[in-house]
Amino acid sequence: MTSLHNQVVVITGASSGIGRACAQAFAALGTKLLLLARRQERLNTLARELTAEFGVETYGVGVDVRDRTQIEAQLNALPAPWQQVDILVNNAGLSRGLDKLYEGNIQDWEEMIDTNIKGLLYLTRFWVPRMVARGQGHVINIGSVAGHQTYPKGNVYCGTKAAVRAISEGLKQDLLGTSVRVSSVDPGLVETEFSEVRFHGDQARAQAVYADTIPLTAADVAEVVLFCATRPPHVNLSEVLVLPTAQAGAMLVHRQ
Ligand code: NDP
Ligand code: 8X3
Repeated sequence: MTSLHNQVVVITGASSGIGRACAQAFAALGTKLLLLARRQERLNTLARELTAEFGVETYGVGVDVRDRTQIEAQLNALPAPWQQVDILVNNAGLSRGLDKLYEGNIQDWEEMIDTNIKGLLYLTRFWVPRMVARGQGHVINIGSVAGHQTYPKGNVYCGTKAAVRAISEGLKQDLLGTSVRVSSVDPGLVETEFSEVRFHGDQARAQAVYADTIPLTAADVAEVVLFCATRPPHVNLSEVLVLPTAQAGAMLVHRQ
């Protein structure tokens, strides 16, 4: 296992779910953490907790990954020690709605495309040139089983995750000959705020997604992300599909 002690890890969407769990997992290994999300107060609380528990340096930046101008301004203004990132976890993302394509809400589409695809691209475009220049770095994108299989009414969300898969593959190709690694970690059902966001705050509908089955936890996914990050420098885990035991595909969930 490669030591990550004192490496700088940036995690988008660190205010909740998988991103938050990744922050905790990396902090336990002694990394410095640059935490990004829109809800700055949550980031501040998490940053304080991680510093208190693990003694690691943290820096929270309240940012909307859809806003390229804001991202560039805020990241360019970071103190020097935070300008060189070793690991970028592109996790910020969401689904909005579950509708037939021809009945879909166009604002929902824009939000998913702008966050899941364009946000990921903006962060990648910002950090990867610095990784190439230093001859060191690792991009870990959070994809989804939805990028492998489209499910009914999942149309645009599945499309964004298929795009993440293609972008991860393309980035790996473009980085061939450098030391920079690219991984895609693609989970199935994970119990987080994801479904509450998808159903615009309808908690009963969100809870039904995880009812009578055993989904993954955010910590389960974080362990896989950490495994990718701690392989020796010559090993690149390109794509990991991680499903609950009770799931056999995007549409196939065993419920008791
Ligand atoms: P959560 O809703 O719990 O977390 C989503 C995170 O993304 C939040 O921290 C949120 O922060 C951040 N985020 C959303 N929009 C933006 C934005 N515009 N700018 C900055 N940050 C943003 O869901 P998950 O943890 O489940 O989701 C994390 C990733 O995992 C997503 O990419 C999702 O597609 C993927 N995934 C989830 C699965 C699941 O079943 N839960 C399965 C497969 C993949 P804030 O609102 O504070 O900005
Ligand atoms: C999240 C998993 O199956 O709800 O990407 O789309 S699913």
